[in-house]
Amino acid sequence: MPRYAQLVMGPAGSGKSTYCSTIVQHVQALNRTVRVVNLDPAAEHFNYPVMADIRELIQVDDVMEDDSLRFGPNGGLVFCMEYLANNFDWLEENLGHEEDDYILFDCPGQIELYTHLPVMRQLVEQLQQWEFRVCGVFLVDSQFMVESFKFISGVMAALSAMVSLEIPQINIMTKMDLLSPQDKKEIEKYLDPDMYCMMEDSSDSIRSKKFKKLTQAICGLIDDYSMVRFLPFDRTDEEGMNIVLQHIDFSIQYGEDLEVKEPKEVDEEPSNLNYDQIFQDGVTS
Ligand SMILES: Nc1nc2c(ncn2[C@@H]2O[C@H](COP(=O)(O)OP(=O)(O)O)[C@@H](O)[C@H]2O)c(=O)[nH]1
Ligand SMILES: [Mg+2]
Repeated sequence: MPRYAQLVMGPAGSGKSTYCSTIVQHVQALNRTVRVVNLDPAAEHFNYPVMADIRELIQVDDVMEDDSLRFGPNGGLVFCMEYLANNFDWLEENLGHEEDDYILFDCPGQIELYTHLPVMRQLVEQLQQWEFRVCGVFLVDSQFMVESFKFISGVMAALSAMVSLEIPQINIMTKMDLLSPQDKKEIEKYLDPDMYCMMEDSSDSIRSKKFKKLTQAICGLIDDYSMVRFLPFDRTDEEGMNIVLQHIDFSIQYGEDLEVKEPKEVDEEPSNLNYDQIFQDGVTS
């Protein structure tokens, strides 16, 4: 039986730890259990119960204070992640071997981990060997996405992770509750992939015509190949959270086995099926 994992990634402060604790609380209401592993060696604060915490293996402060290493914060963090990659047996011990387990991995925010360093890729391959189906969840702060050139940088970051990890990936705009009504309206076009090619750099004067042309060309390219789309995440919106979770679950086929276990529902019209109920029955039975 497979196990399921979300690799929660994104720049520092994009809301990864908050996403994890929000999801843990949200699924409790659905009668599901999701557990969280903290993989950020520099984490200071999060409010979910951890099943494993990388800081018990190695702490970034210790690495920085070590006289023989003398790393700065970035180098220290990369060192910690490489140390993890060399000590996967620690992770295996902490994860246990429970079937059907669903685990969120709260990852660090250093973008180089997702662009050119091999550590996260090694983690994914290791998890897959342990029979995890892994979905990448890439978070970007919606407040940094309101203008098209900023949006492009978010898209590029998400694409880097997709290309380097080669797993299904759901991209999310976080902190939607903090947007002003005007920004909310503005950001709608960034949530609709069909609109990318219509995008224009609206912030006049400073940037050159060439820059605007480049922005449009990149948006058109992303649009042509349907490469990236974002889902909104507002921690106050239960329905929106359900949609995000459905996308992720679908990408790792979570719940497929549970539906098959209900033969009495098979004759009914698909539209009459109460998937929520089937799902809950399946989980609790
Ligand atoms: N209003 C609001 N604040 C958020 C949301 N998500 C995160 N934050 C805040 O953003 C800051 C960074 O969040 P955190 O989860 O620690 O980010 P991480 O570094 O990616 O783990 C914290 O002060 C959070 O309270 C959200 O959806 N809404
Ligand atoms: Mg965090």
